[in-house]
Amino acid sequence: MDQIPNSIRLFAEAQLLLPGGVDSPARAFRSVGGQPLFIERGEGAWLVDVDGNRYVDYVLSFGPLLLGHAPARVVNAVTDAARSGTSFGAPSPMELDLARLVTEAMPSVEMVRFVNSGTEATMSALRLARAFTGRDRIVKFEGHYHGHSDALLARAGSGVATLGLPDSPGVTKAAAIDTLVAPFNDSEAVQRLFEQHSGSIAAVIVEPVAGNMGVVPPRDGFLSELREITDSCGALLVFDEVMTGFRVHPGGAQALYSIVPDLTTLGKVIGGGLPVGAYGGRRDIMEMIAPSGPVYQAGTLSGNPLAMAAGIVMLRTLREDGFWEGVERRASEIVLGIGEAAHEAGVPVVQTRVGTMFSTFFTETPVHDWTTVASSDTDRFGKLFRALLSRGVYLPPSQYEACFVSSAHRRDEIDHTLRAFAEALHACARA
Ligand code: KE4
Repeated sequence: MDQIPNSIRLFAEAQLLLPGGVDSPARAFRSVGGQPLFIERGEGAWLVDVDGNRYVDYVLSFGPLLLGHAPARVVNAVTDAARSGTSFGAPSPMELDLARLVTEAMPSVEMVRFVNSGTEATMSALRLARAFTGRDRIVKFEGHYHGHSDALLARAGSGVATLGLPDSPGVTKAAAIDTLVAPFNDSEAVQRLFEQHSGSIAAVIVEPVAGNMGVVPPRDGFLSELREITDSCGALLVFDEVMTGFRVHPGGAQALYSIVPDLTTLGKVIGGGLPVGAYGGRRDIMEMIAPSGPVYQAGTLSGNPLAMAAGIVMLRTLREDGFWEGVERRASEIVLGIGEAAHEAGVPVVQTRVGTMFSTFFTETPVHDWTTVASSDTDRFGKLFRALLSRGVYLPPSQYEACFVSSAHRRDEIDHTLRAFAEALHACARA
């Protein structure tokens, strides 16, 4: 009798021990059909599952792995750090090393506090914004995801959108009432919210390039309009660069679009695959954080030496001559190749790419907000996902997640990817 695939066997057991069999809903394959693969190891641009199947990986841990899986320089740095201890509960020099790299890459970040996830970073940044302004309300955008803290789950993207959750039970009305939501790329809607709630909005938090409803770039002028509105209304502008930071430009979206936010949140790449987050910005704001100020935020493993070691290597590599140009060139070649394959297969797609993150939508309508993204054919995306998986290409298991490219995606991986897309798109055209 044929052996049951290990992923099948493990998922059956996982569902008894882990809600939905996963530790994060974005991994659950719920919107693309089938069930999650269990991964044994990553090698450069490749994933190898527990049944020995190999895939060129465009999830890359949902963004952190700009150098691909298990790059020797990161593994060695983390291993070396671990030999000296995994956590001290006290300051260590590497926190300063990474802080210098972050503040040099993003001059708007004059001071930074490391935490352990993007969720912690955005939650803390909003607490700080409320304290600094003395105001309660925040504005976020439909389809944007800023982690799972109560105030930010309103009409969120990523797994919330993928699973079609209206918001989330357990979030009290009191927690959500101060969260105002506007359509992305609609600065007039933001202006109206400020007119309706004048004087009570502490901050606007935005993914400067949306990455949690698929990749949706800002409309020309949108980010500068947000900067003008918040400046004129005494609110703070918070760039959530957990995903875009070091993924769309070596200085983040704020460098790419020349916008100076008041606060920035980071994660993913700055930890190189280890748990990390960070928030930072204007010194006069950040000095309100305990113990220098009254705004409390803390964390047992914040700034831990392993995550710091990985992040230092990641950001130093990002500075190397030609690195960024190389990885962005590969992303461009992949996206252009996918577009050619879709055209050849007669399948209409809308493609988006900013730096090393990209999406492919099955629609003929340009995407600029949640409504236009949600009108795309997600069933067809599921067909593409499965057709690519069977050909050794692993996309994020949702139309609403971004695809990521690494420096480990080289000639063989690109050729393999584009061959698989050509075949899979023909299969989608016939379906
Ligand atoms: P984490 O708490 O997952 O580290 O970060 C939350 C977060 C905050 N801000 C932005 C812009 C983000 O993209 C994220 C997390 N991104 C998702 C992927 N879309 C994480 C994947 C997951 O939830 O498993």
